Amino acid sequence: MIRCFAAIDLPGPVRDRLAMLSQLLPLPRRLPPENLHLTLAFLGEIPEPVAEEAHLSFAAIRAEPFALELRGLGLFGGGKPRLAYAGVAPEPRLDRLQAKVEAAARRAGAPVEARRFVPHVTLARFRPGEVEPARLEHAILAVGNFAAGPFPVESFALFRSRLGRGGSHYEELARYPLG
Ligand code: 2AM
Repeated sequence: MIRCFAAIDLPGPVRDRLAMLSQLLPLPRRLPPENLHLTLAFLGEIPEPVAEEAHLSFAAIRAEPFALELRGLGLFGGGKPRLAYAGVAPEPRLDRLQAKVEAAARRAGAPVEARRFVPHVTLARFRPGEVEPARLEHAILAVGNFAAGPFPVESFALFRSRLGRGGSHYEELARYPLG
């Protein structure tokens, strides 16, 4: 079985900025810069032949390249936040790409959860209670209007995730050009 996901990775300078920014927030377990990405579909723990089939379907996807802009910071989880993220400016070509990737992963047999796509770059994940919501919200407001890009997105990739003691380690398995 392998645990994998399809994602857009970010240019090094954008990752570095996001990592620096997350240092300004009172967050536990921030993601290291090399792990920052925009997930298109989480395929879960799947048998290798399913991952191979997903790879073939991803390679057959035809989608236009586009420019991505990160905008704003936010929290998922309502009154009990569990994730801090950088937001993504609306981009219909991103939404179309995500729909194709999700459909291809499902066709390959991956149990992709049926959830509305809310594009984001996770900065930190935590358990409710590990952060003080009011303090974190205040810090996000104090950071002000975060924006990065637009930067070109010319490919997406399939990553393997290995869970370890110090956090996840991601390995790129294949890359798929757009356009
Ligand atoms: P997240 O950033 O919103 O947590 C690798 O784990 C990527 O797959 C993460 O970016 C994560 O999204 C996404 N993902 C989606 N559903 C997941 C799940 N049930 N377990 C782990 N990761 C998931």
